[in-house]
Amino acid sequence: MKFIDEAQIEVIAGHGGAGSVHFRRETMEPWGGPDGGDGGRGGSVYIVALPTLTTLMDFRFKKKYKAPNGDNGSGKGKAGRAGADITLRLPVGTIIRDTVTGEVLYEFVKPTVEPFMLVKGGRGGKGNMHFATSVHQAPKFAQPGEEGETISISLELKLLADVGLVGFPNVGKSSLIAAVSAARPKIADYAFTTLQPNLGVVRIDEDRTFVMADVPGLIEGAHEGIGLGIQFLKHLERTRVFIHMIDAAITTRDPEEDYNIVRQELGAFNPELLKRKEIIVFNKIDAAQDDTEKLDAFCAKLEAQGKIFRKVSVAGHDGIPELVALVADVLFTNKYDFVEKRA
Ligand SMILES: Nc1nc2c(ncn2[C@@H]2O[C@H](COP(=O)(O)OP(=O)(O)OP(=O)(O)O)[C@@H](O)[C@H]2O)c(=O)[nH]1
Ligand SMILES: [Mg+2]
Repeated sequence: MKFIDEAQIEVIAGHGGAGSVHFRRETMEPWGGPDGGDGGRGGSVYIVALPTLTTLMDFRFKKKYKAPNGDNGSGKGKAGRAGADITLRLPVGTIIRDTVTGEVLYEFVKPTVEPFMLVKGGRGGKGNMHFATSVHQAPKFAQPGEEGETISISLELKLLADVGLVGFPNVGKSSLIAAVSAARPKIADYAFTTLQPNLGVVRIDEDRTFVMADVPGLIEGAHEGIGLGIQFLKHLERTRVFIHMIDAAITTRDPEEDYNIVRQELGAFNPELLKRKEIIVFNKIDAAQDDTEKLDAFCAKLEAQGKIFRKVSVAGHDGIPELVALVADVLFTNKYDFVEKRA
């Protein structure tokens, strides 16, 4: 799914503090020499590109990034404090353009090894203590601080879904994306509520987000055009993980059969999709039938195959934070790499 994420921001480095004009004043020395200290340098703005961020969403809320100014110098030769540097965290893949010229300044194709400077803070001004000469012993001037650099940049990132939600219609796929992201897809108690893929950004913590794609439901024969077909599966080709959702409450179908049918349809579209890591999620556990024999038998099979599965209730908010943490582990750690090797 190719969505472009864009943001425009102003980045302003801190102004350098002014040098101080000051003279020594002591009881024994009422007309002492100049002792105005230097101003501190302004804070600079650095950039890092992180592999664990996947969107520019933070930059759409906050548009101005300013590093603090340096403090002014003061008497007794005291230097002003430097303004602290700030660091902007961008996802790998971000392209930075100069908003004014449109010129590409940077493209982060891989994570940055160390932060690099985007705009530099202004130098602090020198205090008057530096300007005394034999002929000019009481300079009444000091250097002002320099301005910090400023730039207006456009950020651009191709959004790719990391996680694809697949399953029969009406199992609760859209309900899940709505529960864990800001996406607000249509949710209703009938098949094929979702007609178009939806993207949602799921935030785990400050440094980690992932993009989830909710697509229309699959049914038997989808590869022959039944239901909404399978063309929308092209949006899932670049995902790294599938959440395969199964309705644990339905009485007219069998969970294992549902699972196999959806797998067949995925394979008919592209056999590569079957190699994707998958998390099997049994939803609507709040409304599950009393007779859980079939479900239990299927779970035992999955367990024996070393597959990852969870039972949740999206509507009842049961097991959802745990599911998000599991997805994060599958995406960002190698804890679950064995799953891929077995496939
Ligand atoms: N009892 C129960 N109902 C749920 C749960 N999660 C979702 N539902 C309901 O199941 C119905 C279908 O939910 P959707 O999220 O639209 O399902 P979907 O898989 O996106 O369906 P399609 O878009 O048609 O493929 C809605 O009426 C939801 O309110 C749950 O945990 N328990
Ligand atoms: Mg839906």
